[in-house]
Amino acid sequence: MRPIIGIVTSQLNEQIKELSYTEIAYTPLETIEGIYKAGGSPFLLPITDKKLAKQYAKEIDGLVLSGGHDVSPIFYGEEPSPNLKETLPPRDEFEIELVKEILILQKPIFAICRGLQILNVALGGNLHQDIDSLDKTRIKHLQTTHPKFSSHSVNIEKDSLLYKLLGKTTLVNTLHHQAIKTLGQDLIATAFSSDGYIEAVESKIPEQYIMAVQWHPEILLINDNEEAKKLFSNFVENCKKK
Ligand SMILES: [Mn+2]
Repeated sequence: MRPIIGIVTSQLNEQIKELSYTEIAYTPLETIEGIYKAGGSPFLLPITDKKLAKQYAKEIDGLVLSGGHDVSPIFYGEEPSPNLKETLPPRDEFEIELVKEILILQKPIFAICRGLQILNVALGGNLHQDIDSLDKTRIKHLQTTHPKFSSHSVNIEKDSLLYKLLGKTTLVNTLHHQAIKTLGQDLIATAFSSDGYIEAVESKIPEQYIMAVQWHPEILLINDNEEAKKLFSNFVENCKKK
């Protein structure tokens, strides 16, 4: 049996003529195909009443938190910086609840870019609202090259699952201007950029599978990227065990 993998969608609030003036829920097809090819049954979850999170968490075998808007700093107790980009607070609220319910059941989580950030916030951590305004930033984390191409390296910590899968260094694409500042509870940083930002996290709890990356493996799949395929496969394999 293929495990059912919940993928939280994003939301387009602008009403667009070509889309019949309705608001749209969406997710990258690359994520759907990546989960399918790795052996899972992709299942899209809308942003909806957080009261439904508990039921969704029960029904799915694993959760994908995908990329998207900046996380609203309301959820980690800060005022918005002038460099904050667009946020989507209902998604934050729904995903925070869903993460909590999934963790109670110890089901696997695969988090991509914003997904890593909302996971961190759900666990009580916080974020740099805009790394481009920090002196520490030495490299371009919001690449203008097509994201199917990798653009910066990351160094991977030994004793991590990521190290077992990819080795001590890998090349990634990068489409973020926010990053983890303080880690959330029970999370451990497993990869860093050369300017010192956290690029991946896992769980300290051995029974809890978390693979969270600051890059976009689903977009690298367009180029048949082997490392990205390994991340999808490993996640889906772990969802089969639950
Ligand atoms: Mn980066």
